[in-house]
Order: sequence, then structure tokens, then C-alpha cells
Amino acid sequence: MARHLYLRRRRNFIRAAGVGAVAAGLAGTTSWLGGELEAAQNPNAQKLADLKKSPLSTSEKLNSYKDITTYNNFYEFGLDKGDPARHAGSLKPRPWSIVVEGQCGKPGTYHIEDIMKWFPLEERIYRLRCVEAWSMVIPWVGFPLSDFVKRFEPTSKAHYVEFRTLVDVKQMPGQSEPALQWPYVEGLRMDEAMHSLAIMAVGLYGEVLPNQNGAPIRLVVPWKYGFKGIKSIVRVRFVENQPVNTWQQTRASEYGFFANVNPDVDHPRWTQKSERRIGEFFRRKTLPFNGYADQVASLYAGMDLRKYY
Ligand SMILES: Nc1nc2c(c(=O)[nH]1)N[C@H]1C(S)=C(S)[C@@H](COP(=O)(O)O)O[C@H]1N2
Ligand SMILES: [Mo]
Repeated sequence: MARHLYLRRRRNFIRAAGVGAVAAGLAGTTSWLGGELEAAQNPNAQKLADLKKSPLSTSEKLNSYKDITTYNNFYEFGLDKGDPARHAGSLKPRPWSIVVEGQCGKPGTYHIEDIMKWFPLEERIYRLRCVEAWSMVIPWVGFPLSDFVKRFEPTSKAHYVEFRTLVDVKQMPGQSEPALQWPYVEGLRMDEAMHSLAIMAVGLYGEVLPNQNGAPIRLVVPWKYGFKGIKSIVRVRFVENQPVNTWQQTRASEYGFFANVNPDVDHPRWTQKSERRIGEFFRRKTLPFNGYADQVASLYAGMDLRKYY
């Protein structure tokens, strides 16, 4: 970290400490406050209070705030795992709005402050499995994607929902390089989008999302590879035809649209049979649908998942 940034953070930390036990006031409201919480987190971050707990959360050991916010994939800020944490300070998550369009009854431009008031915020502790064969356990804060989708009254022609990330090279300096085609695009089939496990996340560890994790709002689909979890969303479109997502555009032979976690279908560079849980020494076996098979396997009944990878 550049020295001036370090000093600024340090000053802010001292200031935050001075105004009293804000963080302590939250104790007991969320399940991760059990000694696992790193002392400092981000002293500048806004707390998200009154979080509902969810029966869909895992009780596995959480990754630390530090792991989750310093080991990232967000190519708009560079290709190294540490780049997003180093460079995402130029992203301005406020003011922010999402344009909703396509096959729906309520298209329009919606502001993030309003969106965040539409639904009660929940904590959802999920496994995240990247196609690069590493994984983490992350306490997200968000709301069901299904509630968000319903609000816009999709029509009978809305078979898929497509999401796009911001394009602004001033805020996202990595976009000056053709590492990927910009904007980053992702999509879900409508029944996937309506599944109770799919959420829009606006926070983690009880605080608003750090920029590097996709502020102010990103998708989380825990049974799919991490690349489906598109960050910093500015556009949602209801469409008839299956979108071409960014990684499929980049190399369709390696990355598909469905991208369900599947130990039986290897990637040419990474075996998907096992994974490295960040912070652990021994590899773990990868589970079908990232351990969510009981809930989601029926969405794909009759589909050849070797073909629709
Ligand atoms: N816009 C955008 N979204 C993105 C990415 C990206 O490069 N750009 N990377 C994806 C990948 S490959 C992963 S594994 C997850 C990582 O999320 P995290 O950094 O919050 O753990 O974000 C996904 N969402
Ligand atoms: Mo990933």
C-alpha cells in the first residue's frame, strides 16, 4: 500500500476509534461476531444494522475480512489478486443508479439508496468457489434477487436476465487495457434468478461493500463459479435470448453460460475435483453445485452438464 494511503487510513482509524464503540454496539446482532471478526475491518465503512439471519447460511468457519477484501478478482482494476484492493479507491459508489430495461413492466432508472430501502437486509454466509479452484466463506449482506426481479414485473418473454458493470476508465483504470471486453456482462436464466439462494449483495461482514468486492451492488450465486457474481452493476436487462457473458465471449471453449460448480468437468488449466480454501493447508474436495445440490440440482434436470458447462 502506498505510504500516503496508509497514513490516511491510520488517521481515519484513530478518528473512528475516538468517536466511541460504534462497532461494539453491533455485538450480538450477527453470527460472525464470535471472535472471528478481525479487529479493525474498515473504520470508514458504514455499518449495516438490523440484519436478518438466514437458514440458508453455512456455519463453516468464515474467511477473515482481510482475506475477503485483499484477494480479489476484479479485472477493471488489474489482473493480480491484490490489484483491486490497491486500485479500487477511484471507484465512486455514490451517487449510483441502475438502469432497468427490456421485457418488463417497470423499466426505469433506480437509485441505490431507494433500492436498499425496498427490502430488509439479510446476512447470507455462503461459500464462494472461483473457477481457478480456490474458495472462501463470506458473510454477505443483501436481499434475494427474486424480490428485486419481481419489482420490475418481467413479462412472459423475459427468459433471461442480463447484468452489466459500469464502464468508466477514470473510475476503473483497468479498462484502459483490453484484458476483457468492457462492460463485464453476466446473465442468469429466469428460474435461476428466481431461486432463493441467488442474492444481490450490498455489504459484507455487516458493512457496506468495499469497492474491491463490487460496490455498491453485485450479484452472488453461490452454486456457480465466482465469475457469475458480477460486480458494480449499472444495468439490468430482461431478455428473450441467452446473453453471452464476458468469460464465454473471451473463451467459449473454457467458460460457459451456466458455470455451475462441477467436480466432474475439468477446466483445461484447473482440475475442478478439489479446491484450496483460502487460509487452509490441505485441499478440499469440490462438491457438486458447490455443496448446494439439494437446493438447485432440480433446476438442471435432464440437462447434460458436460455440454452445458
Ligand atoms: N465486473 C466484474 N465482476 C467480477 C469479476 C470481474 O473481473 N469484473 N470477477 C469475477 C470473479 S472471477 C470472481 S471469483 C468474483 C470474486 O469476487 P470477490 O473478489 O468479491 O471475492 O467476482 C466476479 N465478478
Ligand atoms: Mo473467479
